[in-house]
Amino acid sequence: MLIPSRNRGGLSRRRFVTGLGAGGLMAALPRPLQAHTPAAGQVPPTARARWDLRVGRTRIEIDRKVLHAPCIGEDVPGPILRWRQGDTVSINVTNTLADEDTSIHWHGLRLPAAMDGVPGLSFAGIPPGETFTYRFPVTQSGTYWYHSHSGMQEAQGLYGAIVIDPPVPDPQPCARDYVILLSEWSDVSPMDMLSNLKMQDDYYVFRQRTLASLPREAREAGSTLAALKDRLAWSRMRMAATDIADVTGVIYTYLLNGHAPDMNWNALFSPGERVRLRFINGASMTFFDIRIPGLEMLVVAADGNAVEPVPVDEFRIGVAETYDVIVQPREARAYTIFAQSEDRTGYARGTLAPQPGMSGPIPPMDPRPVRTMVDMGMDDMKPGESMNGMAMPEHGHDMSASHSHSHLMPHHEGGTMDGMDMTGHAPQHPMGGMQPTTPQQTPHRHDTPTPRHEEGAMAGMDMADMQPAGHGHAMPMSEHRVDEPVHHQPAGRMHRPGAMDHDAPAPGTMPVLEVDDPGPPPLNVENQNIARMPTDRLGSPGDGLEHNGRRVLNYRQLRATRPGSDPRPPTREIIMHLTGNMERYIWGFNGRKFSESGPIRLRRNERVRFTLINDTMMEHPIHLHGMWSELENGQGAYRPYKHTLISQPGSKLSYLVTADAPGLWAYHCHLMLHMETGMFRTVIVE
Ligand SMILES: [Cu+2]
Repeated sequence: MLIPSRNRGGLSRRRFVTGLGAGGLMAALPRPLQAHTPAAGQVPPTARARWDLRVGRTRIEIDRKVLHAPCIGEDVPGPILRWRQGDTVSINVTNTLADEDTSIHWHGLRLPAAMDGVPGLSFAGIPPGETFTYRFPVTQSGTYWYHSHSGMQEAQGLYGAIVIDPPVPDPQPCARDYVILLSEWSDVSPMDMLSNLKMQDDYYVFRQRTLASLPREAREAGSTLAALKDRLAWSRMRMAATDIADVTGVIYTYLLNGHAPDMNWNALFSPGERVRLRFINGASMTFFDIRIPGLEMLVVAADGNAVEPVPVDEFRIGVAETYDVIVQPREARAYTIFAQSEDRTGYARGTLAPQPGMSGPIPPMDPRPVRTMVDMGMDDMKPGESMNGMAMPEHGHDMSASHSHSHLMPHHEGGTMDGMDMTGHAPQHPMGGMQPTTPQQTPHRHDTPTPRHEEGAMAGMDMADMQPAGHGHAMPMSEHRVDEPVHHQPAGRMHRPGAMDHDAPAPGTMPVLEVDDPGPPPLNVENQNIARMPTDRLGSPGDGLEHNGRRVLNYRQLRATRPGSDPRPPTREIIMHLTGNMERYIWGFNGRKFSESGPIRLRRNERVRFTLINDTMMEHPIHLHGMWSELENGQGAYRPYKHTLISQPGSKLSYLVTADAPGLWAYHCHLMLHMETGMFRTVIVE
């Protein structure tokens, strides 16, 4: 079906740029952006090793939202940088901002620590009026991106794409090659977002469950009483089952290559051609679910690295991830690239078409995901079932008065519900069935989903090596309140053979694995929940995408096209809990924010396993700078190399790292406001 674009002729263009730097009348008048950047998303025809980038603020209006955006070359996104593997690139970054430092971080790039662009770790930042020259050899190829690591400039526009040519001919040659950079646009400053979220965690969520939705919930839960109990359970946890994203389409316009949905970014193809689409999630807070109705997408690369092609209808892209997909449209018609935000409050959209100006049908948005007990790390529970075992924050109660989730049920202070003891004497005395962690609950297996309650599920697991005398998980709960995530005392450290790694050689040849385990995080103002039974969710495409009738990519399907470069098994495992208090809007690792934590120290060339246990109700895209994160997803030596990994709520996953890059590196959640409020660590490779 051909639908004429209502943007044809430019009458409804919603995007204007006003240069602040240039003088004269022209600069004062808004001008259409299309004239400014006719080639948004077009990969430059050739690679270059030398670049000059100017960072400044530019008045840009998109979708009636005016922003003096910090950006490069007066545009959002900044230019696509095309490099060639094997070259040494040299990039002069000049800061023309009036009174703030800037920086550029090259996301996913392996380079000397001093070139990584994180102020305070890599270098001092770039003061106003000064130029910093980044210079480093390019040792990899694929799709990456860059962004500011200063303040929250990234959230407002300081980002762009990087495309690196491989030294050999592309094994997946395509007639067309486009970057699809997704991001957000808002005239609310990130600082205001943060203060609003600290005041009220669901400030930007206007889709709570209502009285009207109760009959449907009752049908799903089996009875009205069960539905009410479920609601009460959620209200006791002071979370809403509908909280999917912290910041939503209420204030965001979602952009595709800097274009609002009604601007309909488009790209051309001739029927039958193979078209490479390099998807980059350059948003600061939004996950997108992407599909092109009528077209199969062949996923050929993840985070810049080639994977065995996976045909899909849809995939979720977490903040900071990249995926290359190849499509082959055969009909001479318009195809819509549809990227709905995970919470379904909006979408970015563009069009692939045989002629400019065409527009394909825009599908309705899917139902929004609803968080379940799986997301709590308690998938053994049914809605309305006993909340016995629910761990709650000690300081939760003094918050409830100001809390305004529109639940029907009152907040019963000090009440009980099916054995849920909410009296708040945590953390030393965990609630109900929240026992001191037993070996059965922390098997540290990476090849199987975490077993559930049934004793039978434990059959065949040899727990003997899990219980060194006086060490590890047989400790009383209180002794698990280890402060230091890494350099803590023997309470959280144990040794065991590394034979648990499914990717490793046969038992008997394994070195001893040293485990840095802080134990369950403390329950306090900085941490609301412990995932009692975190599960392996690598086979799940993510909340809201299961059983939707489409083939949706999941992490288990990612298989590298060549074996990993370091076959050594890990000699150390570092267990990190992702924690937070949604209500206070504090995020951290192991129940602590950045300011209360020491660095993670890795020995040079050490082979380490990081295990992430997500105790929160949200996905977190976790990014380690400078080194690859090799996801242990059951693909053996062909595990995919990633720079950013989505940790799903209530889940547990692990990845291997070779600490081959000396220096100071950032390690953080890539949701901007989570990083800002504490989900950040320094990694030192010494
Ligand atoms: Cu996060």
